Amino acid sequence: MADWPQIPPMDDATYARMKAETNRWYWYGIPTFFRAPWNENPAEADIALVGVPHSSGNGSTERDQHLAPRFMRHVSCWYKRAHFKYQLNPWTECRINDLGDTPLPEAMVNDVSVQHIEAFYKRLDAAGTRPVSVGGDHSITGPILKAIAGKDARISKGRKAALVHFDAHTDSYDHIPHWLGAVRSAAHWASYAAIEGHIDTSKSVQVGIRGNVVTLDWRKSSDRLGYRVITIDEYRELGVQKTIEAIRERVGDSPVYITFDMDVLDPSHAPAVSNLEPGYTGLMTGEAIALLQGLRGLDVIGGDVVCIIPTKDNPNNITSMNGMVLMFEQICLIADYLRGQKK
Ligand SMILES: [Mn+2]
Repeated sequence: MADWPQIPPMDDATYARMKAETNRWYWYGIPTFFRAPWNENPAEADIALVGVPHSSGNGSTERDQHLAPRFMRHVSCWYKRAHFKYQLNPWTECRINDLGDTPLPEAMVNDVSVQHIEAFYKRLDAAGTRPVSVGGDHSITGPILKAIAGKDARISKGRKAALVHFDAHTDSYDHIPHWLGAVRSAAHWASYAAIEGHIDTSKSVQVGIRGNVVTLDWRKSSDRLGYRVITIDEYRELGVQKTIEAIRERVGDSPVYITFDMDVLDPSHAPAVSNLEPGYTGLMTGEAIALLQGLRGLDVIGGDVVCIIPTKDNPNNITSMNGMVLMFEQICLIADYLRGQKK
């Protein structure tokens, strides 16, 4: 038998030390986003990581998008990383906490729940805390923008947001009177948030739109609202650098909100999304990361990653894992901007 050393009794100090040593492994303890501290007080965070377990705003396919925050907490436990390219450790640079989930006591009723989401994010706005959120379906982005951008918003300093919207679809379908009964749905948010004064469409871009269309006039509402639409075909012609230049020129010095619908990625990189666009190759995850990094230095007031259906994912949770890295890039864009403001 091996001659193991004698283990001393586990007094409180020993227990604390052993726990701290084990805590860096993803399979130990209670999962939070990126192992950030769980702290529901917005005033104690610069960047708030928030789950929005909401899935009554879409319903065109499977509806398990409300399970994504739970899976993202699970997978992101091993990704408390520093950003190599930015030479930035966001976790020590800023106060970044897991603020928990938006409470949704009427989760089955979309048009009530979006009001609850807006009210929750107004608490963050009042504290000046920038949110990086995990949906939920894409209907969550409308109420988040209503809370943190526009004339009454603190985080945007009363300005409308420039929207940088990655998606296979435009989500501005205001010619559809309702979506399975939901008026403020995942198909409508990019329209009403602009009409109601929270998005400046003249500064905004919708990137990665692709695939065949349900009706041939699909693009009319985005054009009429004033969005710049960069389809996947136009993106392929421009390439990463020229697309970044086009986005930055359009955004100017506006406060920026980033929303990332995982269906903009190719189904091979993100198989577990609600509205798959097969056939027409989507963004590779690395291209999406390069596009996000092209926004470095902009006043990013918040961001989200939406539309993951974890119950459709492969056993490695690859869709959640790619979503995790895209969330990390959003966190680092904000932390890097806030570091620049301190100098
Ligand atoms: Mn969308």
